[in-house]
Amino acid sequence: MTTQSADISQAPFAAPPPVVLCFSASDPTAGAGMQADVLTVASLGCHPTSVITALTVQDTMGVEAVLPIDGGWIVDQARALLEDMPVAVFKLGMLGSVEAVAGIAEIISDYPDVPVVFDPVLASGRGDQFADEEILEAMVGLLLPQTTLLTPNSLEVRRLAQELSELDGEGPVSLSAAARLLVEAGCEYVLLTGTHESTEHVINSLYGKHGKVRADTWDRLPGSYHGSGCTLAAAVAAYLALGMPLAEAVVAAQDYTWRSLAAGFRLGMGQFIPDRLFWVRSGDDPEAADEEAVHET
Ligand code: PXL
Repeated sequence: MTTQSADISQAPFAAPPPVVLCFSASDPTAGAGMQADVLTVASLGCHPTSVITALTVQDTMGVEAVLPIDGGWIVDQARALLEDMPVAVFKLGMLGSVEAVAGIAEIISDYPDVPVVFDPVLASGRGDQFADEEILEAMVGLLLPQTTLLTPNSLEVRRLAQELSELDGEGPVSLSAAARLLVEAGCEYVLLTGTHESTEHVINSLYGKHGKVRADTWDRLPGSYHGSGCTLAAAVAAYLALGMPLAEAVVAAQDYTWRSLAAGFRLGMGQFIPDRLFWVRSGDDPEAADEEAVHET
């Protein structure tokens, strides 16, 4: 009897999805953190690989505890993946320790052609602090110069710019001056989000080497959402991995995030959780722009 072995190299599989490597912390509610990254990246058709930087104990009302993962373990997790598969984009979220920042900085410096989307998570939306002065200093010195797109909210842009200005002795005067300072510090682009401002609409502004590139105005949604920043940064990372130019990726990611928030649900007693898979339930196309919700300014 003869046996035939299948030649899987000839199997009619579609091309594999691009890989996004996420460095972020576990949020058991799956509202923010790694779980938000994985849901977002997978929802947009990429493969989410995940290096956990810290564990948290939290519910939808707040964070009770954070356990940073040993820096060596973070590096080992990432090196094992990077030696095995091609990574299209790095996405950085909550990092948890100076050792984590230093180890990740060294890893990404070995892949200078891979874009880096960095969401500089310093605190939760509910005010729980995730980064002390030393972590901030390490982020500014080691990660900003390697960042393709930084996605701070207004609180984060102020703290990062303050850290920088303390280094060179000058204080920033406005949010846009702070964003420009971060570009000067080495970020190729800064997407400053306006969720925390008390404006009627949410205005997100993209800055590059030559100043403001674009601003997008969104209808402000009524709820308080857990993980909106993680969703936005992960969505930009996914769109970049799919080959979209940066400014287009930024717009598509805002649209996707707005739709996820609009479809969000309240499972616990605290914040709403975005529905990154809104299109599964509604039959919507995650890529179709919502003409009602966005206005470029
Ligand atoms: O939304 C920022 C964020 C990122 N990562 C983790 C978080 C939070 C907010 O709570 O818990 C793990």
